Amino acid sequence: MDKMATRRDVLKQGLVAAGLGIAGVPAWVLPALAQGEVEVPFTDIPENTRWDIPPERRLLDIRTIDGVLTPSDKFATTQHYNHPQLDPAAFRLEVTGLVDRPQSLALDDLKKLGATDLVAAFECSGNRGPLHGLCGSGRWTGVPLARLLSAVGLKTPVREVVFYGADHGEEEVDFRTQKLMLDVRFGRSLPRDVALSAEPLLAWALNGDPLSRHQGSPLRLIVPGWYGVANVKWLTQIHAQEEPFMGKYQSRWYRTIRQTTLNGETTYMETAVTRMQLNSFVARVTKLGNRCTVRGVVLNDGTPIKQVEVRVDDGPWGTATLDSRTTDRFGWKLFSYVWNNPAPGPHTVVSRATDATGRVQPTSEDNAGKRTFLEENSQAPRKVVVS
Ligand SMILES: Nc1nc2c(c(=O)[nH]1)N[C@H]1C(S)=C(S)[C@@H](COP(=O)(O)O)O[C@H]1N2
Ligand SMILES: [Mo]
Repeated sequence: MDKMATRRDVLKQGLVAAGLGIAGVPAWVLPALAQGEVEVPFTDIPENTRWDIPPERRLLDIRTIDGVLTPSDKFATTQHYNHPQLDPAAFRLEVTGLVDRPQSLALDDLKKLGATDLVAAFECSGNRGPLHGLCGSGRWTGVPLARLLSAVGLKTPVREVVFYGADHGEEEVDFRTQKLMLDVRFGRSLPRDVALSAEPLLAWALNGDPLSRHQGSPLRLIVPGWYGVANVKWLTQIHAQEEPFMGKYQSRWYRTIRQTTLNGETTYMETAVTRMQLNSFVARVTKLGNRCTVRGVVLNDGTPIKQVEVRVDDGPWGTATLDSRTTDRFGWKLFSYVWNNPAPGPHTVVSRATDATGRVQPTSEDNAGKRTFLEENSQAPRKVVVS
C-alpha cells in the first residue's frame, strides 16, 4: 500500500487542483465549481509535474477537461525532431510518386479544394497514467485527403501513401552490418484504403485558428481514430508508392510487441501502432455535500461507446453517464459518475469503457503480455483523498 499523503500535502494538492498558481503549476483555470463544491485531490499527480517543457513538449492537465474542445494553447504537443518554421506564403505541398498528375500546391490551392470541419481527439501512443496528459480534442479545418488524392489520381498499383514532414534529424540507420548516418525526415504512411477513406484531413486550422508552429503550421495530416503519430505535422510531401514504407517512425519506433502462446509455446506478435485502442481514465473528482462526482474521458477509434463504468476501491462497478455534449464520432467522450457517501480518507477510483462491438478496456493483468509501453490502454486506478 502507498503511504497516505500527509494532510498538508493533501491540502496543497487541493490548492494546486484548484488552479491557485502554486509555483511550477500553470495557472490554468479549472472548470468552475458549484457553490460549496470542492476538488478531491489526486495524490498520484506529483506536485512538481512539469506540464510545459518548452519548446518540445506540453502536457494537458486532464483535470481541466470540461468539454468537446481543448483550447489550442492547452493542446498537448510533442514530436521527435525540431520545429520547422515554415513560411505559409512560400509553403508548397509536393504530391509525387505513382500519381497521374504530380502537383506542387500552395496553401491557397488546397483551400480552393474546399474546407471541411471535423472534431477529432487523439492521444499519443505513449500516453500513460497517472498524468495521461498527451492528448487533446479539437475541431480541425482542412480539405479531405481523399479529395486531393482523387484530384491527382492514384495509379492502380499504389498500396501506400507516405506523408513527410519538413522536420528532420540525424539518424543511425542499421542495414545488416552497415551503420549509416543519415539526415532523415519524419515520415509515416497509410494504407491506400485508409488514405482514400472519408475522414483523413489535410488540416490548416485548429478550433478556428491557423495551426501554431508546434501544431505543424501551416499544414498537417489528421487521421481521426488513429494514435497521434499518424498526424504528420509540417506536411510538405505526399508520396504514393507500391512498396511498404519502412521509415523509422513507421516500422521501428511505433510498434507493439505482445507475448502470446501458440500450442503451448511462448511466441510474440509485433504490430504497428495504428488505430487507438479503447481507453478511458478518471480526470477529475469533486465533492459537494456527501456525494462525489467522478469525471473522465474516453478515447478510441471512433467505434460507438456502449458504456462506461466506474468502480471505487473494491466495490461493485457502477454505470457512468455519457456527457450529451460529446457525441462527435471521433471526438473524445466525457463521462460522469456519482459516488455517494464517500468515507474520508484515501481511495482508488477506476473507469472501464466498453464499445458497441463488445470490446472491454483491459485490466493491466489482461495487458501483461504487452512487452512494450506504447498503446497503454489498461484500466487506470486513480488515487484520491476525500477530506
Ligand atoms: N512532422 C512530424 N509530425 C509528427 C511528429 C513528429 O515528430 N514530426 N510526432 C507525431 C506524434 S508522435 C504525435 S503524438 C503528434 C503530436 O501532435 P501534437 O503536437 O499536435 O499534439 O504529432 C505527430 N506528428
Ligand atoms: Mo506520439
